[in-house]
Amino acid sequence: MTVLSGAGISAESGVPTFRDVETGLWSKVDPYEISSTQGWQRHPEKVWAWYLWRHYLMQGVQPNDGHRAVAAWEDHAEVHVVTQNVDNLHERAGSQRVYHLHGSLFEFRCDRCQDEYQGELPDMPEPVETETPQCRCGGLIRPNVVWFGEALPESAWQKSVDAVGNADVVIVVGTSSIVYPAAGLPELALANGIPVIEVNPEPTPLSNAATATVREPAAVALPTLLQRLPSILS
Ligand code: BV8
Ligand code: ZN
Repeated sequence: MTVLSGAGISAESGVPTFRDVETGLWSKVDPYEISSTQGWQRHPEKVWAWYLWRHYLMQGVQPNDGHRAVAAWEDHAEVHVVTQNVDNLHERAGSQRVYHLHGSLFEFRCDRCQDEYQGELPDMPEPVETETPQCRCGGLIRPNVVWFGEALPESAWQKSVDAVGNADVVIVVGTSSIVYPAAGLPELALANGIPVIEVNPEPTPLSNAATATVREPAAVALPTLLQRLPSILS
């Protein structure tokens, strides 16, 4: 069993999604400005502040029943979690195999020599433009996340393609299925005759192609999804 998750699975934990018009992370900033290499080159202090703020937000949230259900499925099946999320709520809920396609909010590196950064991180209750720390090579310290126009981490991508291609069922939860190449993974499963179940209160570009859709929030749908699978797939 493979789970492909997006920001929606963390919404009920209080982590803002990206596209939600009111509360979404991208309702306040231009995503291609703040999550792109161009944006970083133009104003690193603004990008740095925004990621430190999201890092700070993560200290105040807990996994929800959706994350916990996915972790509990490991008692019944071999579960692989492919996530676009840069939070660590799947791991904190107990999931053992989690592949972060778009990196992590809890890793930082030099944008020149790529050395990992272990230094202090100031608390950022509000995103206030702040000088980025400097590496001894003179490079700037950046979050280890994948920005638009950047390649995904090779190992996480390969493990994700294998996990989707070898799955008996793929659960796609809490994603708008717009950002590629992640959004191409359910298509890969369907092309291999693997059932794809979409869990999302709203329709997405994947909905029509999905084997089945469950129009419920993740923390409501996932705890009983395993029992419902036979009726959902019949
Ligand atoms: C690349 C990390 C090439 C940073 C992110 C093909 C076609 C078109 C465009 C492209 C293409 N291939 C590549 C592109 C360009 C681009 C792209 O896809 N653009 C899109 C916008 C059209 N892709 C890239 O640039 C990728 N890189 O292609 O590199 C390359 C190759 C080799 C060498 C060099 C370069 C990199 C993309 C990664 C960007 N980084 N995040 C950060 O987190 O800040 S993307 C970011 O946005 C997230 O990680 C996530 O992937 C995406 C947001 O989507 P979701 O997670 O789905 O969140 P969203 O808010 O949109 O939706 C939430 C959903 O949940 C909604 O549907 C809602 O209804 C639902 N929901 C709400 N509440 C609940 C719920 N569901 C369940 N329960 C609830 N309670
Ligand atoms: Zn460096």
